[in-house]
Amino acid sequence: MLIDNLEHQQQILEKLYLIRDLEEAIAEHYNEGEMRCPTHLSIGQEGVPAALSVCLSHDDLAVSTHRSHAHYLAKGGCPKAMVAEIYGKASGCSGGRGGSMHLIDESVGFKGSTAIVGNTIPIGVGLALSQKIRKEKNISVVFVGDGAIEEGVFYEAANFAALKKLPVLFVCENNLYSVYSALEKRQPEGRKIHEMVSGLGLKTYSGDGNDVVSTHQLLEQAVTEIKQGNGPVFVELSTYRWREHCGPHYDNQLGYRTEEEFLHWQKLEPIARFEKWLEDNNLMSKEAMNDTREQINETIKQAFSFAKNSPFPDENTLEEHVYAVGAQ
Ligand SMILES: Cc1ncc(C[n+]2csc(CCOP(=O)(O)OP(=O)(O)O)c2C)c(N)n1
Ligand SMILES: [Mg+2]
Repeated sequence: MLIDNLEHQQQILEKLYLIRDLEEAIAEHYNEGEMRCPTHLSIGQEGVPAALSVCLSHDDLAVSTHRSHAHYLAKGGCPKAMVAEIYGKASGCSGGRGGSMHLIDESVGFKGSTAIVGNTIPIGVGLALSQKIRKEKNISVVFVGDGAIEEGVFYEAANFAALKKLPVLFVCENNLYSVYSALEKRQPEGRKIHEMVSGLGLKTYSGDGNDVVSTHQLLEQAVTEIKQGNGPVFVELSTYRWREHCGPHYDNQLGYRTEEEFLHWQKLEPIARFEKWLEDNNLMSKEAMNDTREQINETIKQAFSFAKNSPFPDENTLEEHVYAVGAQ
């Protein structure tokens, strides 16, 4: 199941450019001091959300983490509302109350992201329980990092999802680090996350998350199986964050990871690899890709100008935009 749908090829490319270039713009503007919330960038990790974006339908649901921009955009969240949220503006997707780590766009099924690691895992599983009870055909996606698998709540939620055969797709972006701690400092040698999770009774897959084509294949397969009613699937995808854990800068000088490791992963860059695949298979010309990127950058410019020109929330609206994720 390669990406044989021409529209999907175009949509994936657009998402890759949107996620990368919008976050590059956040990094560029961050030091102006107008974005007052912490921001966790996914630059380097665009492959997984972009590949998943075309596997989901509008009515599928998703929840995410502190590093949620890419997931929000992949689910179809509005770029203007996201940038405005990061600027703390009333026109933001959470009314300017949440900032970067608390994005929500119910109109596209993006049910929320939170700053507490592991916090949205049981919420995503609860959403899937509700989908099952209502006999809906849709699924819930729970985005997690490798670090979130170390939270106890993951095991309770995964067990429950397996027991009740809930329509949940766990998408684990394993970028090797939880802040400054490498996996080998946190978990016993030789353990593979997907193998451990398979021991809980979930169907699992693993792959190279920076290879958009094979990642799309895995995720498409996982979504199809879940929609057939076979219960949850856990997909572990390797990837790498380029910038500091939180903020716009590079931080290799801190010494928790080596320059060699960083350069190795930069060579495995998801966007250039996908562009090459499109070109090598005569699916799209370089010119068409450049045109696509220009259009996306126009959208990004408009999102920033919308955000900058929007007003801050009025103090009389303090009690508005209080969300209970998943509640009716
Ligand atoms: C319960 C909890 N513990 C610790 C933190 C501090 N913290 C924020 S992000 C993070 C790392 C999470 O790593 P991972 O899940 O791999 O996501 P990544 O940042 O790599 O995308 C930690 C420990 C937190 N926000 N919540
Ligand atoms: Mg991580």
